[in-house]
Amino acid sequence: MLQQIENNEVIDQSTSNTSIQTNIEKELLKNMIWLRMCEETLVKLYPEQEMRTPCHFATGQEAIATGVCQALSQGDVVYSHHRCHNHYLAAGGSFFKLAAELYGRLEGCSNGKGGSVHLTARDKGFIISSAILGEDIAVAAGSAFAFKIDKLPYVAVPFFGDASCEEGSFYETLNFASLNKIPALFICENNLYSTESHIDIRAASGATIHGRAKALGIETAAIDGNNVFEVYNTVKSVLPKIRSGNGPFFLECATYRWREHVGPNFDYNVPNRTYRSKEEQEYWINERCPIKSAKQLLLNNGTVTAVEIENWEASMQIEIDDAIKRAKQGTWPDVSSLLENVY
Ligand SMILES: Cc1ncc(C[n+]2csc(CCOP(=O)(O)OP(=O)(O)O)c2C)c(N)n1
Repeated sequence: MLQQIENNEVIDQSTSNTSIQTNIEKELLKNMIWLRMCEETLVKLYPEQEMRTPCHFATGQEAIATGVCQALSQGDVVYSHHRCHNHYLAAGGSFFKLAAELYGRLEGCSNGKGGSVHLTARDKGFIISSAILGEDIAVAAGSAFAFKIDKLPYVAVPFFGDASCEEGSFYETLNFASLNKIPALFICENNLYSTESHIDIRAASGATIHGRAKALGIETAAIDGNNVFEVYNTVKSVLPKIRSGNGPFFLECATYRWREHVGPNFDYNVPNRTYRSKEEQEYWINERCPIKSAKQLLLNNGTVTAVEIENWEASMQIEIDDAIKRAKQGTWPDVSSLLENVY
């Protein structure tokens, strides 16, 4: 997935620009479908109570993980927060290792000890996810600073939600990043809510998230995070500047989480849960689905056919079912290893 970089230039092996465009558009759609199918499989299995880890599902937010990760190159590193399945998978993390992790098995990406919020796929550049809000922003800045010191053409990319932007580490890190012109691409997924609190009751009047980054001297953009093409193109266009020492970039992506904060349910199905209306949820699910719109666009312009999509989905489901089967048959970590690699 990640392309090679040499002298700060991405080497593209393809010959025609049109075919590159067609291939990447298809790849973006296919990757979003992969994330959705993996997540929806986990959602269905979660009520069996065999995954003994709280899961923060990210249904509806696939375009950001996909658009960003597809634009990155080999050597770049990705960090994430509690809602991390999409980021891990989009960076190339194995679904089998994710499932095994959720089932607490030794074959999991963190040997069954990390659970849903502590994923890793270092060989794919996905370093770690952390449940402590704002933490991944600071740690990613450390990687970016190291790239700068070592004169490496790589970029460090932390994904985080709107609530992380209320943490002290957010402001400290952004100030450091700006001052030291480190190669970091900050990706804020603004899905409007911090657990059950809307952003309007948490932010000082008029204080947009990207505006806070701008106030610290960082170049910013605010985009539709449910438009995978916009996400991909924006990231593609800013990466060369970041790599060439121009300093960090902050991207605020507007999106929406379909399911409850933690767990597999839709909020509108949970009795007495009134922090957001059913109409609002239905609007985002029915009118603003990132996969539905991308699919429609590529079907309409002939980039992809319905049969092609059906074939992708069929082979993905086989791969997913096989991964789940193997994960459930995995090995339990030995009790004697309980305190190993735990921090
Ligand atoms: C430092 C810290 N404070 C509080 C929490 C509890 N907490 C976990 S998730 C969450 C809300 C996160 O919202 P956001 O960052 O917008 O991400 P989203 O869940 O919407 O994806 C909170 C308050 C935490 N994990 N870490």
